[in-house]
Amino acid sequence: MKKIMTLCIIQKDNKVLLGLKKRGFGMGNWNGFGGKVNDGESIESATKRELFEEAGITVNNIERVGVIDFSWKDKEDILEVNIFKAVDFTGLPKESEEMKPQWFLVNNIPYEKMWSDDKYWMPMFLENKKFKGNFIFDEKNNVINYQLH
Ligand code: 8OG
Repeated sequence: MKKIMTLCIIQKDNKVLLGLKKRGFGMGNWNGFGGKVNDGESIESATKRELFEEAGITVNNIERVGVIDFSWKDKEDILEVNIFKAVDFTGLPKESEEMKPQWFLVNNIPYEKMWSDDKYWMPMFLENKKFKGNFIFDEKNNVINYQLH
């Protein structure tokens, strides 16, 4: 089964806004904001909803810059993560039950405390490139194979 997910990262000047995931899948990692697309919801509105729920900020313009399929060795489920960039937002980022937001300089991204695939596509994201790809993880969520272009 394929699950459709969203991920939104704000890039403002030479900084990006990430959040420390406080619970659930990916706990303890820094990531953008996002989650599952609900039935009947568009991917764009899910992206904006999750950003507001998790970081307390509102965006008008978001741009889809990447789509990546994630799967695990010997498992059938696929996560399709739609990756969005936003430049402008309103509100002040604030901590939620799920995420603790923090700005990072683009040359100081905490890759060692992020999903193991992020170091592959984040440089493309930061350079305003568009990308598509797929990653396969082992049972410890380490990348064992990927394609990205
Ligand atoms: O609702 P939930 O917290 O499970 O959503 C998971 C979030 O994590 C969602 O924004 C999509 C995102 N995500 C994955 N896999 C990966 C990944 O490999 N790298 C990054 N950076 N984010 C991911 O589901």
